[in-house]
Amino acid sequence: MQNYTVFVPRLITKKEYFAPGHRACIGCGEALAVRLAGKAMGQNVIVVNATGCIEIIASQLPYTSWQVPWIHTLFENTAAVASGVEAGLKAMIRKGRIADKETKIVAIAGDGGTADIGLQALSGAMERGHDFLYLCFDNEAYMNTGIQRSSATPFGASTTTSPAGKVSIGQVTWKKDMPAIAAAHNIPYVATACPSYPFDLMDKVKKGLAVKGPAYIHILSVCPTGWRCPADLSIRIGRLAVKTGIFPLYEVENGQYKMSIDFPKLLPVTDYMNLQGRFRHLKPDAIAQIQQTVNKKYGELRKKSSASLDYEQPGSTSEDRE
Ligand SMILES: Cc1ncc(C[n+]2csc(CCOP(=O)(O)OP(=O)(O)O)c2C)c(N)n1
Ligand code: SF4
Ligand SMILES: [Mg+2]
Repeated sequence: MQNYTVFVPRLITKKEYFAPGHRACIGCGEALAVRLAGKAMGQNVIVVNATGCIEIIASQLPYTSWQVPWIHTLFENTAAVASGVEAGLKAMIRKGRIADKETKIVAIAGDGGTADIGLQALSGAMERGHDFLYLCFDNEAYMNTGIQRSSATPFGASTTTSPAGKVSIGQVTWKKDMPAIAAAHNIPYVATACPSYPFDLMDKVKKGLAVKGPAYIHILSVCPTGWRCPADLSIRIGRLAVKTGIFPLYEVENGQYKMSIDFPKLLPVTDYMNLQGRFRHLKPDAIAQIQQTVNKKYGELRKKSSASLDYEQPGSTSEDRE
């Protein structure tokens, strides 16, 4: 990842495509992530938006924050609607009804809309090879309906439908690995991102838009309301998710894994978890279990990444390597 030490406002457009005035909670990581993604996407896009926090906070008739063409979809069919928009545009261009302005299709949904109820439509769209970018804004629960657990909620987190108490430690299942599921579809581009690393996020959105075919970016979005953390710690908590290895930043380009940022030594998971009320009840044995799992998964990712780096480079032949 590049080290930016220059004057930041010169590097980012001042234009807002996701305008202020919406109703997100203070410190909402998801709203910040959408704003940054909007800056990277620019004007020439059609956004297909599932129900979820972003749709609820930013598109209440007669108001909208969206400064680009935008369509609301159901919870379950975001990727199917995006496929239809993409196919429709292609057909109209082919028939000469409209000029080809290389408009990009961007589907956006939360973790519930992606990992749970919209997964079938997403899998179909990726498998059919539609030319679109899918952004999953992962705040690790069904937030806008009252903090219910999703399959992306991490082990041990307390939510209203996985409450911690005398007989339960909260969520008893491990977070579904959505980027791995997307990568298993052999699509050209998969990445993880977090608004605490804004330039990395925007670079990845630009890359995802530029590839031909499906692209998937999984964006960790700190939610002070659901994670029971102070609103002014959103950026710090996002950074700690990365620095503890809980949410590594990486890309999978045409099957090749690459870490966007790597740490020879990870911070302990408690640096991240202790700042959030949803993990407050956890005892040392559960924390040790989480630490072990994070270490294992991070090690596996690193291995995949270095294996990809060792992979045959374009231009080299098998004879060169012998
Ligand atoms: C089929 C269906 N079931 C349930 C709902 C109610 N509902 C709307 S948004 C939502 C939760 C969204 O969670 P997520 O996708 O993670 O987005 P977030 O609100 O967390 O940003 C639910 C349960 C619905 N609209 N449609
Ligand atoms: S509930 Fe969480 S994700 Fe939703 S608007 Fe509030 S802070 Fe953002
Ligand atoms: Mg969610």
